[in-house]
Amino acid sequence: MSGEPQNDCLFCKIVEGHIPATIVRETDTTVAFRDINPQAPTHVLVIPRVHYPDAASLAAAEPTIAADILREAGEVAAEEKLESYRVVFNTGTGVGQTVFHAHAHVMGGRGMHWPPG
Ligand code: IU
Repeated sequence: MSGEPQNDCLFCKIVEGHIPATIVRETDTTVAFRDINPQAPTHVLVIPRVHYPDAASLAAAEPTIAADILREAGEVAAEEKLESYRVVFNTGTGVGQTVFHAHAHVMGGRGMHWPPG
């Protein structure tokens, strides 16, 4: 579906260092940085360095990198000392996806309701 950097993608620009972000972890395949508009005391985004528009297309093309995202989500939670946390992949405008470069929201540090609104 892609994999190549996209000129109009803000998260590709963060991966390339062309847009500033508060990076908390990096691996060969992933970057984790604090969400610019946090919705919880900890709100970190974990993204693949390669460009895919959403989590499912990433997993279909690069399953090991999709697994890396999940592992890094756990590492972020451990570093932030979160006993409970939520990992969210918004997929599609109907549920609020605004950036079409796959990303996991790692959120914690406050109580949350289920089901989410
Ligand atoms: P969403 O699942 O596509 O809605 O999440 C995109 C997130 O990216 C959202 O929470 C934004 O606050 C966040 N974000 C960011 O952290 N830094 C940026 O430069 C931009 C968006 I653009």
